[in-house]
Amino acid sequence: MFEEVIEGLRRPQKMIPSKFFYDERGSELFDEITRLDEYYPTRTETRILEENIEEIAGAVGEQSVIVELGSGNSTKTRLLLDHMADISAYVPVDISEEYLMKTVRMLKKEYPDLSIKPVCADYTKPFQIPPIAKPFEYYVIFYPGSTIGNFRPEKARLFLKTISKLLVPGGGMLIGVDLKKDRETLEAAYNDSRCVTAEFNLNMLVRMNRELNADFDVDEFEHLAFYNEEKGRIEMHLVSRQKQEVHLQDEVISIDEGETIHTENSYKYSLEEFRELVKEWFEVQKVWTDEKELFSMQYLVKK
Ligand code: AVJ
Repeated sequence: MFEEVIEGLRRPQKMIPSKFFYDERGSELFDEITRLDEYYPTRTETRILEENIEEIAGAVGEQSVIVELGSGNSTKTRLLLDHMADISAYVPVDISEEYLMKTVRMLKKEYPDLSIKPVCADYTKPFQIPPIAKPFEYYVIFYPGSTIGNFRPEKARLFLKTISKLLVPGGGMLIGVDLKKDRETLEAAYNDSRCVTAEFNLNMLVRMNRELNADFDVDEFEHLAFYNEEKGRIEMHLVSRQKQEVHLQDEVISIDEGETIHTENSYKYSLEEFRELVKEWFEVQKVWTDEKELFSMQYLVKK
């Protein structure tokens, strides 16, 4: 982690990769974010899944192996597992061994007959799916939450390419994609009135202080989130309230008053843009949305 953080802080536009948000406190805060009134994505995605679950189950097909990337949200996983006819195996993939094992222990109790084959891996890098004992039709990748929005489009494309290599033609991907919409709705979702998102953002520095022995003065930073319309993304930054020096091990980083550390991008797509993004490897077979078209669940089929 140290090398990546230092490298990011040396850039002209300072940055810390968003994947470092999720220490224990960060995961807790994100959980809280998903329950905020202003944060529409999680709630809307869950509703789309619920309301279309029969059709979605039909698209996924029978005797599939469900491979979930980032075995995070058990609510959505359960919804899928409860309605899928005859799943051959469930393969949660997560970088955190601890989190993964916790998920597996919980699901084993609730689904005693389900074959669960956890993989501890960084799913953005090539990984292998373990042998599945039962006969199966296809692998179906489950990637909810619009986490793909954290990648720049070029990176998202590389990621889709890596994932598509796991599949044979006909294999699928059930993916949650946040959609473009008015600025007010977007910006409210990342500037909630209870300031949970601000705390989530600032927790990045708390984590750096603890785990990298840094000395960020957390109170001297402010949360900033805005919609960059030209780039089609929400940007989150930490703005320095004053000129300051930060020490990380042997490094000294100086930060000007008003200078920002960029902590996250969250890309929003139109349905056309997303179809365009995936088209080298996947065909968009079916899209489910809510009545306001805030969010989409999409079933992609490998070409
Ligand atoms: C988990 C990446 C989908 O981009 O909306 C929520 C993370 N950041 N509030 C998002 C997040 C601030 C979230 N993703």
